[in-house]
Amino acid sequence: MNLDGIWEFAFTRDCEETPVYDSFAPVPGCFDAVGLRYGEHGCGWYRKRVRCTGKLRLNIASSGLRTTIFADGKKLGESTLAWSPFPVEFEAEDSEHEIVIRVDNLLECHPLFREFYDFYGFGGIYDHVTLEELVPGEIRSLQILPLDHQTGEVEIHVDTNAETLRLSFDGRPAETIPVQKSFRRFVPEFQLWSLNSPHLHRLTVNEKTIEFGIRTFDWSGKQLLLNGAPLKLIGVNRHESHPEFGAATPESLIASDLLQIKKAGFNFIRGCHYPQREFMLSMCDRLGLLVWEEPLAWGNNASHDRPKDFTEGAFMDTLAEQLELTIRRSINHPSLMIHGFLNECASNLPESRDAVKRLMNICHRLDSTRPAAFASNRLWEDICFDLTDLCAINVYPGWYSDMGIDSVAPALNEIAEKLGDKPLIISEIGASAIRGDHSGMRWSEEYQAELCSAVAEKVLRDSRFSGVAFWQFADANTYINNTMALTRPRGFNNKGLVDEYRRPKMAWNTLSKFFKS
Ligand code: ADA
Repeated sequence: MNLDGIWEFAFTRDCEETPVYDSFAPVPGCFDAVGLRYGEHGCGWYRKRVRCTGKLRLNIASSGLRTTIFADGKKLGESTLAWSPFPVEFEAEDSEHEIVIRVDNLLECHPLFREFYDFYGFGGIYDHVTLEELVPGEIRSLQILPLDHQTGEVEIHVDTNAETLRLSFDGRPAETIPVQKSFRRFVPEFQLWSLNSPHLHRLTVNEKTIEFGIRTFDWSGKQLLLNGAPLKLIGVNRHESHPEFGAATPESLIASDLLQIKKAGFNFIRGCHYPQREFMLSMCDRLGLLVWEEPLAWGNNASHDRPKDFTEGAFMDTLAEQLELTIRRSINHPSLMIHGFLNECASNLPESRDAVKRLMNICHRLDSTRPAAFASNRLWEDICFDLTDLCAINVYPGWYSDMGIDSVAPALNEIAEKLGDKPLIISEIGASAIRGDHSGMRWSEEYQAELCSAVAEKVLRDSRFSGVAFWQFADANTYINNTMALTRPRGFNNKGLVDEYRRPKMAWNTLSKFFKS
């Protein structure tokens, strides 16, 4: 049962106050994105009466920042894994039941989200809410990992308490086997998944059907390989954000963003800086776009006045939990290529090594078919590069310095010289531009376009780089606070190649022409 639609709504400043349901709100939706409650901090209470019975699972596909679920006044569970799916199971007698979902955007008590993050932490239900009956013997999880793009061999992992498995590829007659946790098969008459021809197969086990693609990644040398052929990632960083919808971006908007990105000639999206929506990954599967996905984090421990997230509080445990959940949830998507984590953390501190090792271990334990890395902004002081599968560098030559566009190529050369032994990705680079500013100076469309051209010239023509992800696809909401008041005009990070309404700036057109030349 899909529970999207109109819910009764109440707003309180904190979680202790009693809600008064004097309004209505859409689900999905963010209460603080637009209109009456724009920019407010507090709790949004969503209430609905639902007729249901039996053993049930209520699932919120994505929400934030903290989500609490109640049924008939009883708390069923609370999640601080913002942006991740949040399922709760409960039993109900046959009658109408009151479901309440409380979401808050209160920053001070969140284990993963911090007020200094450079993107807006919207309060709301970002994605679908569903209610389903639990079926005895259901397939709790079904994972498929392609092992060989030449033979179509795959490894299948099943978690169920059913006794037998009925297994079928692409609707062919089913094979019945006793339950096994993991086993291998050759996919009959398989076709490869590639950027130009992203073919999808289906696997059905009992009542559950999943989609997958047959393709392999290799990162054992200095190059990235997709299906055995050298791969250069040409990408954008993308926030799931829009000024009118907040993080509850409609699927039509996600689809249009991804088509715009593909059509311009990009092949890669770094989904920053939190787990991606299921719809986004499924669209990338179909369009032939590769994805970097990471759990929620940003600049942790990076300056002396920030919390000691590596060693104190609940940050590391919550992050590890979200990383594990994210990998398990996304593992079947052929578009998913890189497991990321800890964007721009203090990877110069001795304690960062334990944090990075712990997260790399999770990635390798759950998935040996994809590389894992974090995006570092500490080229010279970083002490963790030896721990990751790829080197990923965020760097802003010609922007966060007094030097101009001439500094782009030398800065990139320096990076390539220092980091030569693994595939190297420039995971962020770019400049701000206010759409409509044609002064030719910093902040103008011309300056941004010229800087992005210099990056493309260098990275795409120099074989020492395995890829680049421009910062960023679209202008996105952030906070105007003490440290960023002057650099985030309008309350946006304005480094979008398109503005917040996806209207191209010059850099977008320049890059897309460059990719096609
Ligand atoms: C960092 C960070 C981004 C964004 C960017 C910028 O590299 O990872 O989220 O804040 O800087 O615009 O300065």
